Amino acid sequence: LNDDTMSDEQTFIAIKPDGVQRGLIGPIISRFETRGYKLAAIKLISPSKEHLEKHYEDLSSKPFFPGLIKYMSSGPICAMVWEGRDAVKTGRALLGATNPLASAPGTIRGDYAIDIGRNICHGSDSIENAKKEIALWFKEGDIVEWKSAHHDWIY
Ligand code: RTP
Repeated sequence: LNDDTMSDEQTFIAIKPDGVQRGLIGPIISRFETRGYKLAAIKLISPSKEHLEKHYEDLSSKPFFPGLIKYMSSGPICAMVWEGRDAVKTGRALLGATNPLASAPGTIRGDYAIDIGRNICHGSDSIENAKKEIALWFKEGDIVEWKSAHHDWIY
């Protein structure tokens, strides 16, 4: 009870253009909120191709890279920082597997998606990448430090 250990871990979560177009911003935010995570930053953004190429630079040699950049450029993206214990790993668990067909029902992709090229959301895969991605998508002043009224009931 009231164990704050690592309750400040942050992850970068993005709702991709298909998720925004399909009206899934609310349901996706709800999954994180009701699990007990705290929103630390949020914005709707239409990033440049250069920004997206930087975000996915590790995948630049993949055959699906041009299609991925085109998909990610096809509409606004909802970029967020979520905070809480084990936020990176549990964030990925909430999203489900990269390929929605391999995602368990109950996960976001397992409930809302079918196609790997239209998998509606992104989540950082390590604490190190979370830091990089948060720095790429947000300015320091965009990240809000606050204590949720629910905090002492969650930890
Ligand atoms: P993300 O970064 O978007 O959270 O996805 P991830 O780590 O689960 O998967 P990653 O391997 O990093 O792939 C990034 C995104 O590229 C698209 N993709 N398409 N057509 C394909 O075979 C393929 N493979 C990956 C997906 O949108 C994936 O989320």
